[in-house]
Amino acid sequence: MTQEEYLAQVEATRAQRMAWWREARFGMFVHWGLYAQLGRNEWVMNRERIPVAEYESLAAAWKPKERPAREWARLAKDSGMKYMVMTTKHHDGFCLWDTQQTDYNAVRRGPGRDLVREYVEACHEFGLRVGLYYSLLDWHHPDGAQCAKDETARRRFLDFTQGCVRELMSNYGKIDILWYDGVWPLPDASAWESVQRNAMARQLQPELIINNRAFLEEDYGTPEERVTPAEQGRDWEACMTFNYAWGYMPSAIDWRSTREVISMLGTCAAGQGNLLLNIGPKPDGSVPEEAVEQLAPLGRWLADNGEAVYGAVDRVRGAMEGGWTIKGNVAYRWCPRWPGGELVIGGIRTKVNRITLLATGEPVQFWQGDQQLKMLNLPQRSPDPHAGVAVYKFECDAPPRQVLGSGYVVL
Ligand code: FHN
Repeated sequence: MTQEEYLAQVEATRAQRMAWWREARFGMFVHWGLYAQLGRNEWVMNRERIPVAEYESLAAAWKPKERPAREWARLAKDSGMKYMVMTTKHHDGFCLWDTQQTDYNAVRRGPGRDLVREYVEACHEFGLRVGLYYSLLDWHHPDGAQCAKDETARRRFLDFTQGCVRELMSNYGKIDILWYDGVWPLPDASAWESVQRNAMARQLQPELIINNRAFLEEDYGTPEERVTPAEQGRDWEACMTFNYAWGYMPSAIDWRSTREVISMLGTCAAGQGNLLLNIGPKPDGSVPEEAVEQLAPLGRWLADNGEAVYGAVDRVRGAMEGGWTIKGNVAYRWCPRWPGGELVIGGIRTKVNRITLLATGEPVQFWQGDQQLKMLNLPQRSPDPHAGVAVYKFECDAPPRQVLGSGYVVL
């Protein structure tokens, strides 16, 4: 199959495959592996130039607790997340599943069990879609760097890579997402044989969604540590750390707040994208307490306001950017800053028939003129008890439009 034939085939099925993903909005990223034992994030082997033999000793020492993935999946579910993506092999080369490609894996070493299988079972138990992260980059494999200099090494490494992906796509039931990462050291899709590998993955998993990190655009873009909507029509997912570290790192003490995560979700929903928020579990698999602390109120907030976040949304453009999400003739006004008894909104050019507090359905008294809409008799404090971010539902005559601009003054 040529690259063109492959891409045409993928394009033809994209809308159907992506339907659930476009409505899911919110997922949990999980970075967990040998590196958690050192607590200096997932790049520690590289950044501290730890010799392979020394780093390998972590494999025998790693003894995670029983089924920690159930804790993650329950937290994800309770936090309003609809899917998960877990690292099956990060750059350090340690495989968390029962692979035949190398004995450097969780079954043959310390854990003595298939951690990917436990993760997939936990996702199914809690009704979450299953994403598997796979790093092409591999610091442990003897050909992981040599593959860029030597054709025989490249062949061996690509056979290893193909074997790993084949196992992940074959042995764990339905897989929803293949999340590639670490596309070094080979220079392009051809050198990585990405078309062949992805075509094989899709043959094994016909509904599979694949990200853009194997030198093929595939199904969606992956802005990292920035919530930046893609151009119209391109699906995208912002992958974000919770505490500015992917792997477990207790010294990374700056945690994003519940309100920051809500703000990121608002940008994603307004821009027709998704948020993949990361946790880096401790060596035993426990979730850092700080993450649980921020996710608990978020789950309650989403239970109240999910209508403004999940499902098919329209792209918010122009003056309405930054504070609204839209679905057809309905606009949702997000209020992270509370105005007090009255809220005046300028430039709404669409007739508004009804305004309610989304969380309770309580109607709001309002007046609408040509240039102003005034929401009246509001409570003095934000009515949202979870994070102080109230959302109001505006039911309009037509798709909502707001015209502002620095030139307008009241004469
Ligand atoms: O190098 C990795 C990093 O460790 C982490 O896995 C992120 C997650 O998107 N991806 C790479 C950096 O872009």
